[in-house]
Amino acid sequence: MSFNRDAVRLLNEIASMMELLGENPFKINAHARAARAIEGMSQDLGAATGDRSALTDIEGIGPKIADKLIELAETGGMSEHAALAEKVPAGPMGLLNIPGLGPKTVRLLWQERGVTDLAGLKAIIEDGSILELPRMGKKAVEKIAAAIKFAEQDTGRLHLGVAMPVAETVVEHMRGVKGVTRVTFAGSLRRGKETVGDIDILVCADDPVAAGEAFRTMPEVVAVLAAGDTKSSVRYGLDVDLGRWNFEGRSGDAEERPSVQVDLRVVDESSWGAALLYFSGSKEHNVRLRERALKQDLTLNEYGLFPEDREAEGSPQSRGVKPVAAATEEEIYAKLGLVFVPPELREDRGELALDETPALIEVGDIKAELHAHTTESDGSLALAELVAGAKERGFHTIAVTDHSKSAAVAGGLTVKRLRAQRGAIDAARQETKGITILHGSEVDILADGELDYDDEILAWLDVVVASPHAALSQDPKAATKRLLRAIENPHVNIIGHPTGRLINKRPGIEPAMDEIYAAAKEHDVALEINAHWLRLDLRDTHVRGAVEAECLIAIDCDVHRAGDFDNLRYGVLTGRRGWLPKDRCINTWSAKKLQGWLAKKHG
Ligand code: DGT
Ligand code: CA
Ligand code: CA
Ligand code: ZN
Repeated sequence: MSFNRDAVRLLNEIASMMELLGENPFKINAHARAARAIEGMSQDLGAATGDRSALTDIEGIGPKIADKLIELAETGGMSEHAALAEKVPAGPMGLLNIPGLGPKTVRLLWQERGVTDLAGLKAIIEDGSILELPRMGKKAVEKIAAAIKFAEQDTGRLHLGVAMPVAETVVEHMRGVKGVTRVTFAGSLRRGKETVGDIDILVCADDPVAAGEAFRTMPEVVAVLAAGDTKSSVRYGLDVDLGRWNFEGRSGDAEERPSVQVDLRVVDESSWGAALLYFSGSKEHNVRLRERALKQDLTLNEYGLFPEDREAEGSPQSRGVKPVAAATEEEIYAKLGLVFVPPELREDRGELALDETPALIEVGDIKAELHAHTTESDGSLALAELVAGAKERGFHTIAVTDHSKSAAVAGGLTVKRLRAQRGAIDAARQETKGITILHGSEVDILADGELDYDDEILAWLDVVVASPHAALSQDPKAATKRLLRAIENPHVNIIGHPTGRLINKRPGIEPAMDEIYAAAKEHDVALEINAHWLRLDLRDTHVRGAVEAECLIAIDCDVHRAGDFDNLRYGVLTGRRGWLPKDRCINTWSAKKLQGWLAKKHG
């Protein structure tokens, strides 16, 4: 599918460069539309380029775009892209990544003010001259300044959902290497953190040198950083467009391929548990464990838990001291007088005080998806495909929740279209057995907390997910009022992605979460963990707060494409990091309990 990915990127970049050059809006739109069409496709378009009419048959792809796709298949590039790139420097393209800066503004900044990079932009914000540009009020400039500040904090950490498939591929690869007896990933990834700095892989191998060699010669490795007998480090090339700040070059350039560091450690079978514990972290959790060990006259390191001998020189393992525990994490925790701590909890947030290993939610517990879009709004799945996807996962309930009318860019439904959708849903109900299809809506929470449909419509629906989409830079006070008002609506079941943040992209609103938890509990509203790895909203610490405040939680995939169902595990990991037990998550309930709970506010 790398053909589709390249096509989407090149077409989007053509559209952006044309916009910066002030070209014909129709031409610009044709490219952007084609990119969107290809983005939603599940088949490999590269295979279709032999047949021009098959390409033009696709909605959104005209003859001119078809030719460009054929050119891409034949030459690996698009000449128009190259020609435009001659005229548009990389700097202004990079500026487009700043939320709040549209192509019209970037064009002005570039053409009128000669601003081509972040430093230039910051300079004219500082001296106030940016205000002289058309459509640039104080508010707009404040927004841009805040976006710059947020983006500058981007430390280059990789999204969980990008890192996880890489780690799994590496683990799979290492499992196939001769003499390798154990493989797993550790570090922040094993803890399910929303972003990871690097990926840590642990193996046991009969031949450590060969294992290291097999690791460093994986086809995706773009650079080897370290090559020791038991430790290797590489940079691993990624097949994703991170949409990162990219002032130096275009993502289309091969040498700009993004990559992530992957560390490999080869450890001894006998100290597997100690190594796994050490390299899973967090560092803070490890520090607490070592303190605890010392109090019991024990020493904990990556080789094992050893009796402490203050007189002796050198490490216990080098002196041949027999460990008290080393082979499994379980026995190490047990010898320290602790219960087993699930990796997601190892953040020094009170987990050592547990007197029982908590039963946390698991992916297999989820039985319903309550936030999903179809082609009626901005989803790429037809209703029947969505329902089939949910059935395939063994769910008893799927809620169709397309966008509401104010979400115009996302194809939000007018009341008329929403009413008409009920007909299609009723028909699907006739055709499908074994799953309940609920007719809901993802209703915009407008800036002041008003909902985007009136109460009569909300009551008529089966389920209401109310979410903030616009006005995400409002101040915390206004944001709190906004969410509280939505929670108090008698027909709202779930608050979708409550803060609207996008990881590494925008901070979202910052309401007083304690007030939100309390109100959600009082009004029997569930707060969503949006499972998309770009969102993970609620975030882990919010989940913890919500669980402590006795709120209900929903974990939903916010399905827009077929693959989105697979994001569920990231939502569940985030739930686990928030100490979420199964029964507090409404998606784990039986059909009867869940549907009964929803119906209390509808019909
Ligand atoms: P990351 O990669 O920044 O997302 O976070 P981690 O937690 O994966 O950190 P990383 O990759 O630097 O190291 C993996 C684990 O190894 C870490 O969670 C704990 C352990 N570790 C690394 N350095 C130290 C250290 O200096 N002291 C202790 N106690 N543990 C360490
Ligand atoms: Ca790491
Ligand atoms: Ca590491
Ligand atoms: Zn949404």
